Amino acid sequence: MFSFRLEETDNRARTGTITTPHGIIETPIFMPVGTVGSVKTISPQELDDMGAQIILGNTYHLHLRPGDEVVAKFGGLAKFNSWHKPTLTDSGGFQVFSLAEMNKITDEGVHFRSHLDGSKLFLNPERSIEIQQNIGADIMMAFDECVSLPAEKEYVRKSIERTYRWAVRSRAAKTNGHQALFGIIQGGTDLDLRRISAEQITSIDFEGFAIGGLSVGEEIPLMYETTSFTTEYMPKDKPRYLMGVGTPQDLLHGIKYGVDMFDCVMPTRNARNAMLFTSAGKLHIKNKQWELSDEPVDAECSCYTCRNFSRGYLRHLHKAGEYLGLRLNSIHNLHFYLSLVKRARNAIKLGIYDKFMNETLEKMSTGGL
Ligand code: PRF
Ligand code: ZN
Repeated sequence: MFSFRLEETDNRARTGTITTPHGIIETPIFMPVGTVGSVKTISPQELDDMGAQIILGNTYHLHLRPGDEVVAKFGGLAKFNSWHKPTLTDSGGFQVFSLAEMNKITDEGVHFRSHLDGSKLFLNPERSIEIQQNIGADIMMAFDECVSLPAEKEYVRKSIERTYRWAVRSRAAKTNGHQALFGIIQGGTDLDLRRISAEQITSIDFEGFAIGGLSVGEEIPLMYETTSFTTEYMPKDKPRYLMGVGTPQDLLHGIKYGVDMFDCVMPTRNARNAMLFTSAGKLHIKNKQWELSDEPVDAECSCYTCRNFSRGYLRHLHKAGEYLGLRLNSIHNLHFYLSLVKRARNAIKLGIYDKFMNETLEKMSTGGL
């Protein structure tokens, strides 16, 4: 039901194919974030058109609303939201730590209050897996503890030990053979702890492995160094997922170090804040500079937005507070991310990944936008 096939490699960069019950995923891939079961402002048809192959949902949000039992009654998330390609759910811990009012974290689990109505809730590995099985995504994530940085080494050491015990419990709680389960490596930016966590987590029989705990306040070079170090301790024959990362630059670096999967709210969230990613760098569509511009957002982009609309019109939609502006911006940014990983896959297949990456980074930093 679930398998990963490593295809081409180019130094440490790799292409592969993940097979799931809802279809295949070509890696490296970017996963648009659909927190509550919808990628904000974008329909499944539009996701399909822009080349999305897998989207992400969140255990925490779907458990709170509409409730994972409701999703289960509809036959799972794919039937509920009509996205019939693969889905991955995050385990909820990270969202609890970042969104909810935390009450207590112990080995048993996490006590917290709902960010919607303040009600008292509890999540632990067993509950997280039960909820994720109700949601029915193709890939589930182990319940982990993500420490925000900077943090004391002794705290990070305790958190990787807890994350290991929770990973064992997550694996043991899985009763469903159709869904894959990925383990999550933690350890902050301490390479010693990263190595230990990688050895612990990869000793468990997971279908794939993730790097968690990065892009949580550390400097970018340290994030790259930690990613590069950690992938060396991850099996070559299983998918590798860098959680919650990141910018186009971050994706290109992650791919260079052998990462296969990424997710981030950045393309969709920034789109709604009028910030567009282009091959020549960031473009702020609200700027007066674009008032009379009849240029597309990115002349190299083939998305619906760039094929049909000018910067001047998109600026007008933003100024007027029109919903269409949010949609057109989101379509462009997601298309940009998905075409970036597609071009990366092609470059790896041609054995020219480093050259592709350096040229792409150079253009994004000196494009004059
Ligand atoms: N753990 C989980 N989800 C996550 C993270 C993590 O560490 C991150 C960190 N960037 C994003 N999403 N479970
Ligand atoms: Zn575009």
